[in-house]
Amino acid sequence: MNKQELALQLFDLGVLQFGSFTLKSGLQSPFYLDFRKIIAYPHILKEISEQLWELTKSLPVDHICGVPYAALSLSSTMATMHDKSMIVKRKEVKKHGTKKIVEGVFEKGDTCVVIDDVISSGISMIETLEILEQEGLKIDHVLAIVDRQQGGKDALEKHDYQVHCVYTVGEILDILLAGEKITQQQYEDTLDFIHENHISFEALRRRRLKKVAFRYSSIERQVEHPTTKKLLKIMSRKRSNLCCSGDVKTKAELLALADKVGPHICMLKTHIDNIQDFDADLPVQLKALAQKHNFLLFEDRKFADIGHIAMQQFTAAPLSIADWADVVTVHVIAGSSSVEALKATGKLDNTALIVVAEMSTKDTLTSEDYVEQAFDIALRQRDVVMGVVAQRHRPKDAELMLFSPGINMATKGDAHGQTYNHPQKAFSDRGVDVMIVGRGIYLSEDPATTAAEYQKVGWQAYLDSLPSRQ
Ligand code: 5BU
Repeated sequence: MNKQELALQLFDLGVLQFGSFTLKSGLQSPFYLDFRKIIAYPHILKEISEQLWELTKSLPVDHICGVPYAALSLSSTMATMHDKSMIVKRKEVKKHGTKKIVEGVFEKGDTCVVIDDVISSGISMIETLEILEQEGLKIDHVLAIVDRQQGGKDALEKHDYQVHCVYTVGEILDILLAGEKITQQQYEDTLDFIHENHISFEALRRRRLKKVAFRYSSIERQVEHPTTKKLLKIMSRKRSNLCCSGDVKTKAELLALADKVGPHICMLKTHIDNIQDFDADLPVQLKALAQKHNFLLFEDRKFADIGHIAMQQFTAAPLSIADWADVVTVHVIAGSSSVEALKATGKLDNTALIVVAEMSTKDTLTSEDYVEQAFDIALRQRDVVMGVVAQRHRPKDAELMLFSPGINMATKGDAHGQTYNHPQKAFSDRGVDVMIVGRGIYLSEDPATTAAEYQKVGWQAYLDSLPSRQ
């Protein structure tokens, strides 16, 4: 079957449809392409896969990857017919078992060609490619059945990918007009639509970022604490959900780390009582760096004693936490009186609290019931509580921010009970707002570069976790 015959058959099977269709974006389109249908017609599936293979066969690639769902059948058909290895990028991350994002057998540095059914804006393809590349795959070529000629090919080429398509929409229109499948009017309307609706990749990205701002602003409407608002602004401006936990031992190490990771984080978390050579100059210098790089200072003090003592621990010299920390953690093991006592210091105008509702250790005693009650206390004290630390889904959507430690891209835990999740999982499964990464960053060879990687992966995972994808 040649390309012309194939296009005519695709029309007859309703894969290429002409009429009036409302797209996800709300736009009215005079045509619609539904390649998910082809799994019902094995001979067509084979034909299209062969056409795609013709574009692929001379490319030096180790694997074929189909973007779910439409292109999965194409990539598996190609892989089976031509004895090629196939890999799959999951649409959603698995909750149990391997928790992998990319399935298949591959080595870092392996080459891969990625296939989608249709390229329109290119944004979903670029996001898929970024994830595959983070897994170590090398991608130079991208394939699709149809280029909608609406800007996606240009966007991909700008990102240095070579794009190969079986058809452009223009070619399909020519074939269908010649085959008397569509009228001259439909032909012209469709061409007009394509020319008038060129999708700008940058505009789409901007639109999605606005959605992020919207989710945060819906939290913002319900919070009174100025520090929460400040954090939300920093996050959207820096496109960072990353809090680096600077669990180092000396003043010099902490300041050097803060300066390196500063551009990539929204918060720097400290255990200030672990700094061997702490002196009053350290908070001054930390504040200067926080201002330079625009991040908040988060002291993870985890007050847990009776209110009277917690008040002293919060304000007492030499640490004087209340004077410099933008955010401080508190357990509610002693009940909501802990939060009330901290409020009674009169020092919570500029410092917000985060309630530790659940710990990340494998044998934590923070039971279901405990966590729920801790969430409740946090909610009731919303004027001073910014959010909660927990390992489960965000409480009562958009009312409290969710902070999650126990994040590491390289390992699953440590020798002392800590358990880790991949950022992708934390964001997609639990609606986390801020991920907290310690050793994953400060023990890496190059903390600045690693922090940049966590920032990118975390922010992307956050975007992907938004309810309505483009
Ligand atoms: P790590 O190096 O990424 O494992 O560091 C985690 C940090 O988060 C560390 O400072 C802990 O004190 C903090 N943490 C945690 O790991 N688990 C929890 O449940 C809470 C805090 Br609350």
